[in-house]
Amino acid sequence: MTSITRRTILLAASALGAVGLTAGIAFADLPVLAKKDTYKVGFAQTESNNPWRIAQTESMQAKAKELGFQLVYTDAAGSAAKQVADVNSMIAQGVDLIFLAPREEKPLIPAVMAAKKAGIPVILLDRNVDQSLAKAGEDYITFIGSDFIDEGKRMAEWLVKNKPDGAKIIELEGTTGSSPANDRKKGFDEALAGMAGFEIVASQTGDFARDKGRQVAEALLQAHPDANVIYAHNDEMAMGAIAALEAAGKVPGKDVLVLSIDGGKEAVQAVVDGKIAAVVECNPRFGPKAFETMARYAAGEAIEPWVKNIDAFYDPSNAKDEVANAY
Ligand code: GZL
Repeated sequence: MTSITRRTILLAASALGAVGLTAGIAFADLPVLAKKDTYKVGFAQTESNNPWRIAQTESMQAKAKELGFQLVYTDAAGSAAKQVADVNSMIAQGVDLIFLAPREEKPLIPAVMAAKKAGIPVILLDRNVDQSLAKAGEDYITFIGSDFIDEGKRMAEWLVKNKPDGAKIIELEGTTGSSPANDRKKGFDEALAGMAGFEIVASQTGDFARDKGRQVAEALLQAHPDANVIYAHNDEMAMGAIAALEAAGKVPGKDVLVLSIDGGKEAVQAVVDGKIAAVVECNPRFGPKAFETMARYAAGEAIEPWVKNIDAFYDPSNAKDEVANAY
């Protein structure tokens, strides 16, 4: 009994399509990936302006090298438009598959659709696209990444538990339009909605960047001198906020609690030092799971629409023991 795999169905569907018959099979639209010994793979990165991005890229490059695959790497330098152009360039080069970390949810839709039209499968890493415009299993294979809503929710729950009398919160948002910024805000804000004594007094983007985070924190601390918590959507902005607090003569960890997401070594060490109160991890080491998912797809497995990363949590109870493992 030959096993009817997804791949068999797809190849049959494309053959039927070739003779003008419609197979009408659910995932017939998704480009296939032939099972080969080696591949030419694209990885379209958003930028390289922070340790998280650099760690993610290094993880992808290391795994591709270990497998002996050719990796076509591009860096969009913070521009969604350039990232679209980068993907189109990969399509023109005829890569077998594209790993894409869409900088923002909507502008990268044309790139996803262009790859699909060219018959090149796409796996989204770390950030997602707008689900009303493109879907896993139809337009791209899957999204591999964290549950950003849960990251925000876990941070809010930690805050309510550790500051039961309430807090006045400054929120430093990530890149406008990116899924981590949208969902870390949604998870945190919704978990605090209706919680007596908890008020988000200001919320503004620092674009996941350290210096922008510092500048925005400085301005918001001046406008809201009674704020006693800063919730940053990533470590870079949290470190910027610490610099802003110290420049204002405030003691991070005493006058104002700083909360962060990512869990890089610097931030986890800041927890040990008492400058950051708690960090939800968002592990950037995507290489192993990215290429494992690609191999599963090539073998004909039906891939789940979301390959979820599990995030650790760091606070004074475990930071000292965990800091060596942080990226
Ligand atoms: C999250 C990732 C975010 C990080 C930031 O998956 O997209 O982008 O949290 C990074 O540090 O810039």
